[in-house]
Amino acid sequence: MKNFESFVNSDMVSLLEKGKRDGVETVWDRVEAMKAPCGLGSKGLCCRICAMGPCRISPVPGKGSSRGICGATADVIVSRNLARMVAAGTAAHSDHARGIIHLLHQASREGDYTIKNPDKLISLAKEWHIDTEGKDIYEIGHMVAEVALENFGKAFGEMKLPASIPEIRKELWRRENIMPRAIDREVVSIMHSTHIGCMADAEEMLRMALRTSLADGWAGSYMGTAISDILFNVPKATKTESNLAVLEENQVNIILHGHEPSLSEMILLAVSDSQLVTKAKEVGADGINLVGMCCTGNELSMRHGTKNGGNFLQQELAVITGTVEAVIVDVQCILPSLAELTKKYHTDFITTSPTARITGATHIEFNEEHAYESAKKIVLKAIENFPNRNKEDICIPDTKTEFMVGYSVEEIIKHMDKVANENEKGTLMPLVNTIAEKKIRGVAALVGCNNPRIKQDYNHIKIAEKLIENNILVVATGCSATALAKAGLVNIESAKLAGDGLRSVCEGLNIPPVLHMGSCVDISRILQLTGEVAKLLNVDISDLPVVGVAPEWMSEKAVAIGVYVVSTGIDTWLGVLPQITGSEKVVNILVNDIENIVGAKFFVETDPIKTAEQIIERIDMKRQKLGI
Ligand code: SF4
Ligand code: MSK
Repeated sequence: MKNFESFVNSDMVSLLEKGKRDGVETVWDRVEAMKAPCGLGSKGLCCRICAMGPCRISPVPGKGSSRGICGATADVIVSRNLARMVAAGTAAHSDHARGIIHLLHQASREGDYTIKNPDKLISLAKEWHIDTEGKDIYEIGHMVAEVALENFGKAFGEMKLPASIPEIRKELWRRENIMPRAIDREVVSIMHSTHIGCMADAEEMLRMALRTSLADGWAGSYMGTAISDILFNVPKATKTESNLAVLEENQVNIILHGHEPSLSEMILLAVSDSQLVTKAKEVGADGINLVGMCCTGNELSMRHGTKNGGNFLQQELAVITGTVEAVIVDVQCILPSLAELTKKYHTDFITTSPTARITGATHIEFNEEHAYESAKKIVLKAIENFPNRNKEDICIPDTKTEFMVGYSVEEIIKHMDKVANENEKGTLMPLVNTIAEKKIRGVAALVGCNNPRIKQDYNHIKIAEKLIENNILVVATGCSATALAKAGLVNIESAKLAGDGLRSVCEGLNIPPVLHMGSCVDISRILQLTGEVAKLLNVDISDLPVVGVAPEWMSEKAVAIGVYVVSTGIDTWLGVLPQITGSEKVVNILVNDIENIVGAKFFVETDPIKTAEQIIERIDMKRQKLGI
């Protein structure tokens, strides 16, 4: 490892240098140790689905085997591998949602989990034709939870989908046989079809992947967001700070990392518990500093303005500061390397979920039945660790950035209501008007992860800068939103970096040119936004000047997201090459033919500036077609 600035922004270099001095290993060391990635795996040409294999298909015609031992071709193997990634991503988002729905089912007036937003609950109940007349809000909550759970294993027909989907889009999904039936069913269907001796037709395999991904986006993720809002409230615009400089030298620092608000909401309460604050002072700290990371960071900052330590690639760097008493995690995107790394420092690494046990971590299972007590026990462990900190060997970087967060669709509408005509209040019509007037040229959703094969945050930032400069409003979630927040693009002042039209809209509404809309699961908020705008215009979502971009994606969840965004009719750019290039047919379907099925396609472009240029061109093309 030589030039740290080629991996991370300059503000993180001091931590990589400290890590090197401390003799610890980071994700960037392991990228280097891995050397070039496996050529066949990179192309998706390796199959280990059965014990006749593993089979490797030669990418060079005439050289090596062109079929697996069972006879599967490259097209079959590549499409099966991709479909399994979609199934895994769908399972991850949707299982998260299942947990939240169970919380709603257990919520009670006296319990740890209560219903904070009855209005959203009643509106969902009405949308689902649940009789609310004369019923207690908790009774309604439990009924809504039961109906939501049916979406996982519904035995017959189609699943319950949100009212924000235009009818024309649902018709298309039915016509193309990609209308999802039930979340678990679609995931299981892929696992069945990819078993040895089943699906051997790349096109049909991909069609299954589209159907499954739609169950993720418009049901798993959508319900996860909606029911989190019901339990923990709909986010409102609020100001907070991002980056590792939010760690405090004289406080008990807790990094809360993962995805599930069930844990983070309780830990947030526990860190304000007077007994625990007193305890922190007794051990010599000034207080307890809770810092969110990755999507838990987004969930917490969206609803409470909690400080955000950073995105995916900062979890190890946080520990290297030497100031973190505990990294508390639940599920998804947690590097198992934290178990080894934290041992080199005083940091406690605490797993809390049976879904993500990690050898070497301290496991304190989070008990949702006694959530608050459970959270206090976990926080106490962090406090007790404070005296073990080596105060002589700490390094907190200087840079932190203020940013605005909390732009749920409801909050966007509330902002627009300030300038809306009376008959347009409470709707997204003012947004439509600014698009029609070309003040906003289009909307780009920047989403997804960091990937250590790309300099951290670089692509996210470059693409966003170029887009806002060209009057394209950016809406962002997940690690992309955090990258842009750290770069100073998610605050009101950054409107000056936008083109004239977008700047005038931002100044008029007092919003940033990049709207932070939440965690990865909250991409459902972006789906809702596009669906409602399409309905207002009486067009399909694929007609809108809207795109998706995942500049530094890495996870299976991101694959599921990319596929459901395209299946929704939104063109999507990928900044990291997916593992599919071993099949010309699969590539061709995804970057060409799929447009004839769902009205949108994938673009793969690793250069951020070219990505932005292609997006602008495509948005202009959509505008022209719409006649605006
Ligand atoms: Fe090989 Fe076919 Fe078995 Fe895959 S399913 S490992 S290609 S024999
Ligand atoms: S946390 S899936 S690294 S966005 Fe949602 Fe970030 Fe990607 Fe995880």
